[in-house]
Amino acid sequence: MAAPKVGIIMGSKSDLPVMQQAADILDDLGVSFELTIVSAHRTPHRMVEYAEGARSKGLQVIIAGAGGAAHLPGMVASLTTLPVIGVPVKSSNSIDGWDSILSILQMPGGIPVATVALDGAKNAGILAAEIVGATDNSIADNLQQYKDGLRDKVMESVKSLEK
Ligand code: RP5
Repeated sequence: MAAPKVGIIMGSKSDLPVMQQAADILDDLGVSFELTIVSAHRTPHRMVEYAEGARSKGLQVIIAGAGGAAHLPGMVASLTTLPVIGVPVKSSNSIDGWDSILSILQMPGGIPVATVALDGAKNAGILAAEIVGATDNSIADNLQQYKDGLRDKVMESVKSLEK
């Protein structure tokens, strides 16, 4: 098994149905990853340990998903020089996920988190693959094939509509 290049972390096991989509697309694109639970509020020391050790164990990108007062992506970004992609998870219906979105999106200057859409873990996986693929031609080739597939699907629809 190749050493993981992407770390996928989430605040709770209840985030897994969303975050699994990042894992699935990374699998499809041939990018090695690890996946675990790290809670900013409930396991803060584990969060510090994970973020501070991420680069030295070979990770190149971290995808962090959380809901509600979703401080995990921002706190991890404050503790590492690796790029962090934040996935706002819609964990409660009370305010339609705006709590998660704004907690992850509204970072102070100097500590960026690349925030994807609500429950947008699939795009987080693709973005992580693109970051890894910037210096890895075989992953870049897989991404190109994936994007060619998206184009072909649209063109099939165009053909079926126009005939
Ligand atoms: C956040 O609170 C987690 O990321 C999750 O989205 C939400 C609910 O967590 P659980 O109560 O299901 O553990 O910390």
